[in-house]
Amino acid sequence: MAIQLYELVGRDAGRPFSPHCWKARLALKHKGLDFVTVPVPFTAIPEIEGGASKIVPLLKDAETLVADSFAIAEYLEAAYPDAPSLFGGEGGRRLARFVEAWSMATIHAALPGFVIMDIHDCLAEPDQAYFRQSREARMGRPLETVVEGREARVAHFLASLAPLRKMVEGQPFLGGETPLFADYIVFGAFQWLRVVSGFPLLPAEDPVAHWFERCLDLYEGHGRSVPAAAAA
Ligand SMILES: N[C@@H](CCC(=O)N[C@@H](CS)C(=O)NCC(=O)O)C(=O)O
Repeated sequence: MAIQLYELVGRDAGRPFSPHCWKARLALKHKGLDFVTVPVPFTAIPEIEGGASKIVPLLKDAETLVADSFAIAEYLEAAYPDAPSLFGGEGGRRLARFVEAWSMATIHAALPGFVIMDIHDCLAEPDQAYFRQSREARMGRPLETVVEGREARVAHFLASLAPLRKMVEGQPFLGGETPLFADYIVFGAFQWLRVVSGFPLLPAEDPVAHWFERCLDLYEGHGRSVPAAAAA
C-alpha cells in the first residue's frame, strides 16, 4: 500500500494549506516516493488512526506512523537511504533544525498577524469555532484584532527576511544548486500564505519571491497543483 500522508484542509479538501504538511509533501517528492494524501479538518485530527496524534502531518508507511514534519523527514531519510538525501549528511540535518527554528521564530510568528482571519475564513464551520477558541485562548485576544494594522508591519517583516534573501541571492536554493529539506521548511511557510491569503506580502521582485517560485516549480510544479488564493 502506498504511503499515506494525513494533512490539514479547510472547507475545500483540495486546498491543503498547513505549512508543516507541505514540508512533508515536498520531502516525499524529494525522495521520489509514491504517496496518497488524506485530507483532515482540524476537528477530525484526534480521530485519525485511532487517536495516534494530536497534530498533522501524520505519515503512515505500512505499520509505521510518524507525526511531525521534521520527524517525518528524518524517518524518510533513514528508511529510504538510497533515494536523494534530504539533509546532505548529519551536519545538514542539524543545520536544518536551525532553519526550522529561524522559520518558526521569524516567519511563523509573523504570518498570523497578516492572515489569521483568512485561515479562519477558509475553514468549515465546526473548525472555525475550534480555531477561534483555541487561537484566541493562546493569543489572549480576538482574532480580528491580530490582523489590525497589518499594512504597517509589512516593511518590518520583509526586513526580517534578510538572512534568507542574502542566501538565495547567491545560490538557487538553501541547499545549493539543488534543494534540501531546509528549503522545504521555509517553502512550507510561504506556501501557507499563498494558499490561504491573497494579501500581497512578498513583492514579486524580491529575491525571496524568486526562490519561492523556483520551489513552486519543483517536481513538475507540485506546489502549484494548488492554486494561489485570490488577490485580496
Ligand atoms: N512541529 C509540528 C507542528 C505541526 C502542527 O502544528 N500542525 C498543526 C496544523 S499546521 C496541527 O495539527 N494543529 C492541530 C490543532 O491545532 O489542533 C510539525 O513540524 O509538523
